[in-house]
Amino acid sequence: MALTHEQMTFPADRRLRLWIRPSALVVLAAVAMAPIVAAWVQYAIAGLPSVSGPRDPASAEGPHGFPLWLRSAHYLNLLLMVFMIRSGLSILMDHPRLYWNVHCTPGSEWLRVTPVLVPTDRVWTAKDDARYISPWLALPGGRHTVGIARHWHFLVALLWVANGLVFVTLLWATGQWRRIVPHSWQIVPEAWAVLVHYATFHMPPEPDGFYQYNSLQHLAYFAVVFILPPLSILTGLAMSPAVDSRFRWYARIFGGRQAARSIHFLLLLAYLGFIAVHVLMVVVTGLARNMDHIVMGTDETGIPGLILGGIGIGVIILACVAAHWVSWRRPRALQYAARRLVEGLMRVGLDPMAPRARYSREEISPHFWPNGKLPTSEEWLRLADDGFRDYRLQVHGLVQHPVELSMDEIRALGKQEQITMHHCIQGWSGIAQWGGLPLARLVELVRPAPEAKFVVFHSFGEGLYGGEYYDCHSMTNVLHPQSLLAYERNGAPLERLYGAPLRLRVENQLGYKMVKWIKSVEFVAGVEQVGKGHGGKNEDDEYYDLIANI
Ligand SMILES: Nc1nc2c(c(=O)[nH]1)N[C@H]1C(S)=C(S)[C@@H](COP(=O)(O)O)O[C@H]1N2
Ligand SMILES: [Mo]
Repeated sequence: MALTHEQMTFPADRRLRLWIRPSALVVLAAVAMAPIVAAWVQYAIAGLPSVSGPRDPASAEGPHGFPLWLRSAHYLNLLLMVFMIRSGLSILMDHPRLYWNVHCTPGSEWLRVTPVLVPTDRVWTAKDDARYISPWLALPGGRHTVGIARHWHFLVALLWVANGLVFVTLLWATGQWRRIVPHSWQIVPEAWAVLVHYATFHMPPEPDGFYQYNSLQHLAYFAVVFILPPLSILTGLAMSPAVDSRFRWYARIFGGRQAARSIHFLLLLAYLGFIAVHVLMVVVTGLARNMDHIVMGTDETGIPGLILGGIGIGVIILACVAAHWVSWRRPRALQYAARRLVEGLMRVGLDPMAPRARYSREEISPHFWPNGKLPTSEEWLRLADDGFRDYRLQVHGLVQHPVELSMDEIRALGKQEQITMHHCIQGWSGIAQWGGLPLARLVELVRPAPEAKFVVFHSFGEGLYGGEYYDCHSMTNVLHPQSLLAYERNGAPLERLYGAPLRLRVENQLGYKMVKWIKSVEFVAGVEQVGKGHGGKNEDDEYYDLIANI
């Protein structure tokens, strides 16, 4: 029985469990503790190092203070980061495991946010593995909300990058960069001396932040503006099927797609760590004065900065409530906003790149996460029991030469083999060898009419919420040399679980576009007439993107 959205989104089992591999925990703890231990050792042996005291504000190098553009960008950044972090958590929960290897073999993860150990005595799909997260923590939260979460993540990412570019440009244009970009290596020992103070619970002499930062603060701000965000963007892109299938070297810079995903998550921890310490320091080094600096742009200790700052935080909370409402009540509008902006960019930037990455036999994944529901229809079961002898692939629609092809006829049309990496929207990946008919051959055979713009692949299987699984691909993507109707996996006939008798490979797209258990292929002018009209079963029911390059 198909479950309702309500039952899927708010399952009975909502346990939240975090597990970290002990060795990973040791490494993380060592990295976090090493400087603190070193600081204590130095303090015990040599006492507190000296920190050059606050200089006379007037003599501190300029520029001083915080102009309006800087205060606005700082505030906007906070708002956008809240959205990025909350939507990122929803995305993580759709495959709540992090790995350093590309295969995602269950049990090889270094971190999991699920109490479930993958059962080995029955089929356990990636969809089964997705977890619930509270909407109080994540945007939108619930379970199986990766489609909506991604819309927030990418739409906001565009604004976040734009805000960051404006910020950095103005830093340069106004000389404000000198406050956070180190200009001498001398800053490193000075920052260390400040750290020894904090780590041993001493306050170093604080310069007034309006005029100057202490050296550790200077370095921390530099890192959070110039190091972490570029790394987040670059590791984010390394998860893109379009980028990975075009430039194999790119994800390797980070140690592969899953290592990039793990680093993307570690960067989240770095932001959270920064925010925690930053807020703590704002509070302990003079809350009213600091708030006045960053809210009002003056060097006073009055309450307007506190009040206006509090209102600003209230506005962020209201924005979260509004985003929650949009996610649950107007998801289609959000999907269409993303379609215009994010997909618009993909259409020109990523989608036209023809995939060409290939892997070696040794790189084939030992475990390949299955996804989707095996068809249960009489028709498919009968065909499968008989080795698909009576199967006929129906190719129809806007074509000059509609055909019905048996498996033997399909095999006779020409076979291509490729070893490629699969990218699931949920976050996992896997490498497999696929053998099948290049879709370009099929197109050549049926001769689409000029008005045919999309190709619909209909499945024998059902979607998560029942109803036929299908998906639409643009003609360009169908014609890429690596686009296949696969009937073999790892050199053997395609197993039932993996899509027998035929499944798609369109390597520059995410996994959900690769329909399994294909029943028929239809050429259409637009996606509006098919299903609910949004381009596929997941596009209809889960608000996924029509173009899935990231
Ligand atoms: N018919 C059908 N095809 C489907 C799905 C499905 O649910 N039904 N799931 C998709 C998703 S989300 C993924 S990631 C891949 C998984 O392919 P695999 O089982 O070979 O890993 O199949 C895709 N094709
Ligand atoms: Mo997927």
